[in-house]
Amino acid sequence: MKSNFLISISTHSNDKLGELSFFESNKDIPFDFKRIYYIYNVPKETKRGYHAHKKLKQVLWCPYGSIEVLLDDGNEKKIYILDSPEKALLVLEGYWREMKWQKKDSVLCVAASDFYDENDYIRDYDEFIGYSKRGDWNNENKF
Ligand code: T46
Repeated sequence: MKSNFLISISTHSNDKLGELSFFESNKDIPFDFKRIYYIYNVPKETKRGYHAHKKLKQVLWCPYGSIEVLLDDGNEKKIYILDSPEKALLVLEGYWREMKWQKKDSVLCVAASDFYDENDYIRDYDEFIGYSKRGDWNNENKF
């Protein structure tokens, strides 16, 4: 699972004013962002996701709280914990994902490489395994 990475987000800290974290497309993150969305008001222990994307690349971060993200490439499963505003997770195409809210009021933010398109989703696990065995992913752009 070499192509998914936890990224350390650059942060300016000031004892009196607090922190400011930032990242830039095509510099810190290897694609252009076309869409931002965020998920909030999710009860603790809730699980979301259960799908993969055929082409979409995303970066996930949790500015408040703690969220567990399971990534599955069809062979290997790996768990990442987003529990700091200074951590981001790069999730390229072709990974089944499941997110679990570990704390009340945790917020998941996502910057995505493309507009919303339901046709890009694979929401059936057996179909995902079929894709992954055939190596159908458009993933020339591995980071
Ligand atoms: C992902 C994980 C991390 C829209 O209409 N526009 C949007 O931009 C998005 C992201 C979703 N939707 C609709 C589609 C569904 O009817 O909102 C509804 C909930 O989406 P979904 O059940 O896919 O939410 P999650 O939390 O399971 O997955 C989301 C993203 O959809 C997905 O791309 O990688 O967050």
